[in-house]
Amino acid sequence: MADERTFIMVKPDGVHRGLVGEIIKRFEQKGFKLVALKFVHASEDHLKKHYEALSSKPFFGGLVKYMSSGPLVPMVWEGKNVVKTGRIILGETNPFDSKPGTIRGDFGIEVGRNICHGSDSVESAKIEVALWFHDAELLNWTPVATPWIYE
Ligand code: DAT
Ligand code: MG
Repeated sequence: MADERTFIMVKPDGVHRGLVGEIIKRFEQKGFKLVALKFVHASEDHLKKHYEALSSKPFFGGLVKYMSSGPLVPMVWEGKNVVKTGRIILGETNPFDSKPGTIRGDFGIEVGRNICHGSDSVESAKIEVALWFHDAELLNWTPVATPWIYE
């Protein structure tokens, strides 16, 4: 379905290292449609909700501190198979396991500084989009290139 959506977010290390444009570029040039984007400094409470499923992990405290330490660029991208393709564009959770050509493979070294978040399923994408954006922030538009991307 071409209206599948995923939640992608540049993490503070990605922002500090000047990779916001590079990350947006990879989703844009693939043919995905930008639906929403903002620049925020999120609270620890908000990030605890975002990473709720990981709350029992030993790295949870450090993860929340790192994610709340600086600006984030949350985004919503739309397109056919965008959730799975988004994960492929990101690479593996650990940059060490990520192939060159992926964001984490090209720009990261350690799992705790892996530059960019991406939803792992259509269901979690829906929950994450709702946690970071109001409905009115999700724009309805049709890129003029659509018929050159989808047959
Ligand atoms: P992903 O971000 O690839 O979906 P995840 O949801 O399992 O991975 O974990 C969320 C983030 O938590 C991940 O991007 C980096 C951090 N993390 C995961 N496993 C970790 C570990 N073993 N040590 C430190 N940080 C970890
Ligand atoms: Mg995850």
